Amino acid sequence: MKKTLKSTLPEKEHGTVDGLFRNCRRFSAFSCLLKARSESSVLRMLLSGMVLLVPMLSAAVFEKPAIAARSVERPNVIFLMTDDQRWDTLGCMGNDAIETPNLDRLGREGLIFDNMFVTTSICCTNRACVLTGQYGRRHGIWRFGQNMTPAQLSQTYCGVLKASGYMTGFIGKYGVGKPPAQLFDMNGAWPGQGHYFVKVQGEHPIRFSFDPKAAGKKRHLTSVMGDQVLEFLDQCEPGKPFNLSVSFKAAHVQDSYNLADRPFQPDPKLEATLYNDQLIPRPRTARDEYFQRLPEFLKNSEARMRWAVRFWGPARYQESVKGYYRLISGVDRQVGRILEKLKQSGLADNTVIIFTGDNGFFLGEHGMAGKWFPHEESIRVPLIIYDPRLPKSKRGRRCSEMALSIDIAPTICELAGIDPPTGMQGKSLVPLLDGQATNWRHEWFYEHLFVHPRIPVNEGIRTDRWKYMRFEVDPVWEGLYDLSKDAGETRNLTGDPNYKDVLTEMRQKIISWRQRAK
Ligand SMILES: [Ca+2]
Repeated sequence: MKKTLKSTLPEKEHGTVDGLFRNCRRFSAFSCLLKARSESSVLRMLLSGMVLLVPMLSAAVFEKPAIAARSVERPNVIFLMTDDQRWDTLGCMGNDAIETPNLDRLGREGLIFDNMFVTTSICCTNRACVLTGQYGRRHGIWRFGQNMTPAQLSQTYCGVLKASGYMTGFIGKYGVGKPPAQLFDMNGAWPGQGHYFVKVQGEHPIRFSFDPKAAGKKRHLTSVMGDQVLEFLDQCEPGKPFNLSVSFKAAHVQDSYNLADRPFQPDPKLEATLYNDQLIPRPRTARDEYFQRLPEFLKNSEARMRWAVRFWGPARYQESVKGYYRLISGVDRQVGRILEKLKQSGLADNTVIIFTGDNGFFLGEHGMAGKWFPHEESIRVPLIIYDPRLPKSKRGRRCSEMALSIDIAPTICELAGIDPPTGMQGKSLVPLLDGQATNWRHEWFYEHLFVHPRIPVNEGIRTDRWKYMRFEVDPVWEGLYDLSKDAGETRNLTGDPNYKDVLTEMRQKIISWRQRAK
């Protein structure tokens, strides 16, 4: 029987899809922007807003794909994804300041990927990459509010798992237009960006496991989503495998260009208890000298405007980064609850958990904020895969091979014993879980074709050693960095005759990859 997890969002703010898109349009109007040319001069300017969202609300008909499941005992798969969480914001990724004990434990008992990247660093496109296992050039999702076609939906990992008999669920920010209800047996997905504080009481049909005395009060979205996961686990049908995707809003900012607003809005309980006595160190490349090395178009980009709101000045930097860390710690606490629930429910031994982020995030490096660009801070995210079915000798390892966001879908398919659809371009990571991968990738292609007046179209090649980036400005701007000597990407080698051959090779690779990615 089909069950529905209604959106947690209050009627007034988010009650209908139309209302949501209206809210999003208001956000995209960008009433107040800040433009900062250097740390010593912050200039206010008003700019007209871009139109981010073109809602496409056509009804989609789910088509059953012709993919047969292999006859193996199939595990449950929980896919957890955070928003805008860069790779180094977990204790197990070497961050001594942040508290993420549950995710660290998941990493210790699973496999930690030290080199996980997104093929496009923006929510809508990369979420489509995750769902379809395809490059943006192939799936074609480059606008917020753009829906996938029914045929595309049927070829997502959610679609093929549902068709093969899995019970499917989605909780949280869907991110690729209107959430397709036909894909999920339990649908707790919502469109748009959502809000961190939500009312969950009264006529609302969701049965949450929170104290009824709290009804009517606003609660933090992250913990409400944790409740929804527990509810999903309570309602699973015994003996039927499930696939649950959970997309947290955390640690995304509540977008605003008003300096009076707080970009990072964690649970007040965590605000009272975490990081108050700490001084979070600023990254080396956050110094103004590195901003001054940027080409003019990056100095004037959206990334600099958002830097001015979030990171201008030492006090604002501390406030913002601590807020970002608290949002991530909030997710970690929900992961702890989920792990405990799996144990209590007897599901722990057959439930694979995948944890990643939807794109990286500049924390002031090069004087920038946001993502979009091919720099490491923008494209690199965490990835942990915990498979309790593996022998202990194969768990608790770290993997240095380069994994990509387009690998998630084929990985989930293989875990479920299903041949990935032929249109998927990523590679299943299961051979890396087994420690049996040979001939893994040594280079990959980055693309960002999203259209925005202050985010130039850009592409890149990332190899084990080299980073090549190319921005479609006039004239075209290229960057070449030797990551083995310059992990911070501070010395552009394009003008150095010693690297002329490398540059030529990278230019050829870009041309070739544009075709391969289609
Ligand atoms: Ca994102």
